[in-house]
Amino acid sequence: MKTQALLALLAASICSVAAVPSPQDAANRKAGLRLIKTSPKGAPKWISEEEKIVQYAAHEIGFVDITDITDSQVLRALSADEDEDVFQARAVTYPTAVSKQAQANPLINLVSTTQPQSWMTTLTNYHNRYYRATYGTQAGTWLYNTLVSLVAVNPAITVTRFTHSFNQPSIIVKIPGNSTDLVIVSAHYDSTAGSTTARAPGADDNASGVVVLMEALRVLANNKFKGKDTLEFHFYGGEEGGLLGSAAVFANYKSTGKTVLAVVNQDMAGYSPSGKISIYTDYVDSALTAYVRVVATAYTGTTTADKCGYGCSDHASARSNGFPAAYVCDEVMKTATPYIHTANDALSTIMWPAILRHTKFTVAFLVEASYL
Ligand SMILES: *[C@@H]1O[C@H](CO)[C@@H](O)[C@H](O)[C@H]1NC(C)=O
Ligand SMILES: CC(=O)N[C@H]1CO[C@H](CO)[C@@H](O)[C@@H]1O
Ligand SMILES: [Zn+2]
Repeated sequence: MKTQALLALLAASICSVAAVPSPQDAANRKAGLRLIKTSPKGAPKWISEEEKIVQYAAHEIGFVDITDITDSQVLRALSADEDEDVFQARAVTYPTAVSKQAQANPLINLVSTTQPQSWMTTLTNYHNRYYRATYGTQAGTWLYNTLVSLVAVNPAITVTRFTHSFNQPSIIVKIPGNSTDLVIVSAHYDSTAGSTTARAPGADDNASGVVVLMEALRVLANNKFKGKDTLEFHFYGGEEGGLLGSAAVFANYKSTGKTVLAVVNQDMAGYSPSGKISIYTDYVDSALTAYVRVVATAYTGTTTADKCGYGCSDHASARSNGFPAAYVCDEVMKTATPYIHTANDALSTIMWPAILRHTKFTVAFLVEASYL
């Protein structure tokens, strides 16, 4: 008995020691290696920055870079299964039908692809938008300046750079509402294709999501839209490096106790042979996802559904920090763009009706959800 108790005690102390970074971890960190996870239950592993892009991103293997994540609750959430409700204390009740068509439809009618085409041209002309390269930083500067001039028409709107440990910032645009509760739409603006230096126009992945948000913002800003809730547009850096930008933003929102009613991430909005918006169902909040489907169906017609796996995009960061998140994409996996993460993910392959559809959905969602 005694021996067993002693063993148990020993085991407990070994466990608690294991939670503290080992000398090897410290050495790996010092050598610039990054700790990544590719599944909820598998052990994380140390790899180089270049390996992340060459061996994972380029092969469509989803991963989360957890090197800088210190919140044990978030780390636990990143080890939860795709349908596990990690933070159960949430109290958002979403409507089962849309009700703001009278306000949303006139705004939707103002959506066009004229400016998105020009923004997409600029974004895809950067050699790449790798978050550690000068190009990635330049793209961030262009995006920030363009957003500032886009919202100048309404002084209530703010544009903020959220800086990271890498050069490329995330950028957050805020349309204040009557309440500080937040409804967030997001997309990442970095891109890679095969290596850290390769040409990566990243048109569908994910400049398409970026221009969709910009066009929705243009329409809402021009018309001085103000909702009950505060609307935020998030443009993340470092997504291709393992969801780095979104992880830092949502860690900040968690530690500062922000109330977030919904996060809808849109990556890839410009390639859709099916002509239907696809709403993904793994690693998301199921109640919010049901609501997103209600809105998308009411405003754009029938939708499709699929799963995209662990670490697939930035909604995973919102979810692991305890915020309700959904993921909307242009197509199901099987018929998705064949050009992803290659030099061929070019402007010429973009299907503009898909961009239009996603922008209309985004405007509709923001108007409807601003009353949550
Ligand atoms: C916001 O507050 C103003 C002033 O009380 C009110 O007139 C307006 O209807 C409110 N807007 C929404 C969307 O609740
Ligand atoms: C990972 C990444 O490259 N960004 C996202 C762009 O959108 C697609 C949509 O499925 C995601 O797979 C990517 O994760
Ligand atoms: Zn990608």
